[in-house]
Amino acid sequence: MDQTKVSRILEKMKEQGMPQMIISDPPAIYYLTGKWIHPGERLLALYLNVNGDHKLVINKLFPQEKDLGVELVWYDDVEDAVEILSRFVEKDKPIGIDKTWPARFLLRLQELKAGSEFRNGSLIVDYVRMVKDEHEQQLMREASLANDKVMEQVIPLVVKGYTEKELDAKVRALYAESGHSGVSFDPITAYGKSGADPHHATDDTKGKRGDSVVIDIGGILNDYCSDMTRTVFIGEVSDKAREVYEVVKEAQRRGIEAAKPGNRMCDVDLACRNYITEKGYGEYFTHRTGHSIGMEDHEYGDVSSVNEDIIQVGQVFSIEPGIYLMDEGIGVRIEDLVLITEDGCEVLNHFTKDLIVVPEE
Ligand SMILES: [Mn+2]
Repeated sequence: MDQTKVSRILEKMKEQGMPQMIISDPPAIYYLTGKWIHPGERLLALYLNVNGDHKLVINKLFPQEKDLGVELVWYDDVEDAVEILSRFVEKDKPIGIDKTWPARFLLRLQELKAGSEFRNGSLIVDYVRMVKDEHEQQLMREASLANDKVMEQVIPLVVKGYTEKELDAKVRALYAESGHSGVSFDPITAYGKSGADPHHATDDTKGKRGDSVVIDIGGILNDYCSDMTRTVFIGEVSDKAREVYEVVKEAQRRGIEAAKPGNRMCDVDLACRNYITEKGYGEYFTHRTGHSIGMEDHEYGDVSSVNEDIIQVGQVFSIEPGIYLMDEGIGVRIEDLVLITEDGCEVLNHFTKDLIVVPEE
C-alpha cells in the first residue's frame, strides 16, 4: 500500500474519532494498493484500523501475485464473507462504511453487530483523493496534453458529413489509437440544437451551416482522466452566437482567475455565474461550473454555488460554464481542467479558446 496515502487517511480517521473503516470502492482500493481489482458482485473490503491492523478481504477468484503491502484474507463462494470480515472489526467501536457498499453486505454486518455505530466513511477517502500528490499531478498533466491532441484531430472532422454517432465513434478511435485505455465518459459531439441541451444523448443529427458544435471529450491515460470542451461553428457564426461565445469565454477566464488556494470552490462558480448573469444570460447557465477529477471523471468536490470548501494546492477540477439557448439552437460550453498551485492555478489544457469557424465543405 502507498504508506503516505494510507497515513493521510489514518490521520483523518483519528481526527474524526473513527477508529476503523471499510473501503470497498475499486478506485479507492486501487488508489491505496496500486492494484485494480474488479470483484463484480463479490465482496472486496479493505479494512483499515488506526492501530495499523489492516486487512484486505478478497475472494479466491482474484489471486494476487504481487505483494499489496496488506494482509490478504481469502474466502470462497460458499463462505459467509461478511462474517469473516466481521472477525476483525472492533465490535464496541464506531466503523466507517464506504458509501457505495451494497446494502446486502452492510445489513449482514449490522446483524452481526460488528461495530457500535455505522458511519459514512467515504468523505475521508474523498478528501484525501481530492488533493493530488506530485505523481498524480504529473499524470493529470500528461492526460490533458494527450486530450489536447485528440481535440486537435477531432475539430477538422466536425464537417466531414458525419452524424453525431459517427463522430462519436471517431473520437473513441482517436483515444484508442493514442494509448488511452478508454474514454473517461461518453463523448458529447452535439450539433446545433443538440448542443443547446447539456444532457443530449448522441443521435443521428448531422451538422449544417451556422451550427454551434459542442465537443466535450476526455480519455483515460495511465488510469487518470482528462475532460475538456470546445465549441466551434460550421461555416458562419451569427452575431448572437458570437456574443454568447465571447460571454462564455470571458466567464471561463474569470473562473480560472478565481481558482486559487484560499478562495472557496463556490467563488469559482460565482466568478463565472456573476459575469454570465451580468450579461443577461444567467437563466441559461443551467448547471454547476465544474467538478473534481482524477482517476474518475467526476470525483468528490463540486465547483458549485453551495460548496464552501476552501481550495487547496494539488486539487484538480474542471471550469466549464455554458449558455444554452434552446429556442435559437445555440449551445456554447468551454471547459478546461485546472491544477491548483501555490499562487493560482495551472491550466492543464492548451487548445485554443479563440472562436473557430470550421469551413463548410
Ligand atoms: Mn467536465
